[in-house]
Amino acid sequence: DFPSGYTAYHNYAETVAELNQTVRDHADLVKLQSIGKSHEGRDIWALKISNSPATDQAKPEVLFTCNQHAREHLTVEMCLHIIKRYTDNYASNATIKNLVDSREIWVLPIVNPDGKEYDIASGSFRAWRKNRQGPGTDPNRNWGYQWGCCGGSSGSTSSETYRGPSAFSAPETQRVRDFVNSRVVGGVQQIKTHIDWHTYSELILWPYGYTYNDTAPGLDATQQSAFSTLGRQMASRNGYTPQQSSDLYITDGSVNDWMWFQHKIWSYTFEMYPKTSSGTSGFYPRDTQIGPQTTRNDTAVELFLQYSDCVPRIINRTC
Ligand code: 0X9
Ligand code: ZN
Repeated sequence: DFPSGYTAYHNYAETVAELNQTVRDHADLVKLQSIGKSHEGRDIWALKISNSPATDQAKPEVLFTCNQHAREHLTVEMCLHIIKRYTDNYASNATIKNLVDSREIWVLPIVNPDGKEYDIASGSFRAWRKNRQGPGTDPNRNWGYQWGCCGGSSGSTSSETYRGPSAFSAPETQRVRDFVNSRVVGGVQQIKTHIDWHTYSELILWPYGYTYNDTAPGLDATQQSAFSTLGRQMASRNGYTPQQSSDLYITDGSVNDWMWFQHKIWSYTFEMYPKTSSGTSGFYPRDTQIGPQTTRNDTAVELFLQYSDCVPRIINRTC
């Protein structure tokens, strides 16, 4: 489990318990469902927040995913924080109520449960990144758009960025893919926006990751401008650095590129605290950072939800 100094972090069982407690506290606002199992058979949970959670309403849907990478435990706390904020404050905060009333919000707090548990199982951190299928696949190199195209992943099984033997070879990326595909209703993708939470470097990143070009097939100059404008405005709220993903480094088979190309979901990566670090210690901030570093993103997430009906609205375009 988590070592001392980290006990406020949620392991898999504690996260599931927290989700079930949210269901008991806010049965009128949330619905909890498994989207299927990981390689080792753990459920991947999705919590839906809505003012009528059992109903599929005709409202813009928003997706938050956390913990694709095993050791990035702060991201699970971010997803749990979003859940708490948009449920506990619903009755008392008009801004929160308006957002919940006008959206359907999906939160997947642990996309890679096997990797997460492996990272903490011995009582000291293993600095594990990948899933636990064979040598381990990097989930964020396993998505099916431009998979393995461009030197932004590795074909070596021992690599930290091993892309797997084929696109969507990882059960975990399959489950999230199938969930997102299932949100196409009447030929229209209901999910409009997505944030995939990672650590660390304090960045806000947008597609594409596979190419240095600002525009590319499926991403024109107007769309690029909307992506970057919302990215920069969110960054001005949380103090992160906004940039195109490939400006960090080239990645192929990342979730953002697939979400955008395949579904035209406005998909961002947020890299949380800390900004810089040495070795792997940046993945393990003390639990005293959970409060400040999750709250720090509140107004950025609020802005993101506000524009989730139509991101191009931020540059005065219509949808
Ligand atoms: O390399 C990654 O997958 C992410 N960084 S991390 O340190 N958390 O591993 C960055 C992903 C950037 N996203 C895209 N390039 N699309
Ligand atoms: Zn990551």
